[in-house]
Amino acid sequence: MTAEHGEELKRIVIHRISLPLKHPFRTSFGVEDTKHTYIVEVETRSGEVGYGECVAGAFPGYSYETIDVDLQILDKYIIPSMEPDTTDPAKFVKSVDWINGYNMAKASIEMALWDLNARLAGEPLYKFIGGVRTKVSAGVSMGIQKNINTLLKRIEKFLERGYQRIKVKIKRGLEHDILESVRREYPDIKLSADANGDYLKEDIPRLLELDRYQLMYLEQPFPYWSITTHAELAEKMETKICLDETIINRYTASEAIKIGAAEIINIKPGRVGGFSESIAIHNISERHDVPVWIGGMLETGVGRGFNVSIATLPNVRLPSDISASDRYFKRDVVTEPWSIDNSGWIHVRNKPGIGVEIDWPYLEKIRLWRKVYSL
Ligand code: OSB
Ligand code: MG
Repeated sequence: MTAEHGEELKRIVIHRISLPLKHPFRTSFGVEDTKHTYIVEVETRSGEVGYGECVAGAFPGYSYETIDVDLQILDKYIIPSMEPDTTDPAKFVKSVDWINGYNMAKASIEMALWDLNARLAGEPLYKFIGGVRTKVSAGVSMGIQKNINTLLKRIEKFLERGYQRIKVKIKRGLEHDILESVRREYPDIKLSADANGDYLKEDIPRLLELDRYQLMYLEQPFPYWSITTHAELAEKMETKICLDETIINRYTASEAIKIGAAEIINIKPGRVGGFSESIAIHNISERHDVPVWIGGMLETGVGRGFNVSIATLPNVRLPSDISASDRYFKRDVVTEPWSIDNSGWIHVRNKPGIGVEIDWPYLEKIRLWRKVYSL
């Protein structure tokens, strides 16, 4: 794709917002009760706008990136690397390639450029990237709850809503309590478990016991830097191994697939630096017959719009961690929040770009500050 539109960037605006979560989200690495994020606007001279969102957390638990550190990187390195003609995502990726890491900071702009280009072309982003379906399968990710009763009650509610797959967060020592009770209550649902890297090589024997729960897959049992141990477990375990944190770009995806560590891949556009890299990982996985699905980072309606768009690609063959806006927020920052139908599908929008508009009065209400960069 090239910048055939001949448009130039005029400015970039970063809006720092703080959106309360309906329920705290607890994982093996910590707990979040508020969505702290940046909504990014890239604006052209003619006044067209693309939106992005930074998925970094408030603390460095999932990743070394945090929302505060990412601002430094955006402010000092990423935005100064851009020129007015950096409208093409591929050109943007090249201009920030010298920056080691900080994929979430990079993705917040890269994705805004995809949205901008799709809007300039007057096309929905899902069509622009070659998506092949108009609805995507919604799965829900459940944090660690204060007790099993609460977990079961909440799962019941999500199943009634239509969610097609339940993913539960697990933690070293809590895996059987959680999975045994969920399986006892729901023997047949599509169920998966995400450890966020809480186990070590010495835990392989205890992880093999999880085969009895008939999981669709076990997500990221070992830390992100652990590739051969994932391959060793995948070899021994019947349950498929899905990698999340380990897959930071197309090269780790390719190596993990080759060594047998990734039987399924969770693609999070933010984790890998944006849509260009996500599409590359999708295509490599497809060539190796490795199914992918789209992960979530508790995004607002902006990030959710990107996740819905990319989940229309052909090799997204399993339900994604894409839920309705009301699963996390009382009120979303977009004028039309994302919703699911009774059968657990989220429908793409036949509107240019990601298909959302910002609810500005509400965004301004929850905004801590904004910063404008003229290019
Ligand atoms: O590991 O998939 C994860 C949220 C924050 C950080 C890491 C993860 C998650 C989720 C939430 O599982 C998925 C969602 O956005 O619904
Ligand atoms: Mg995960």
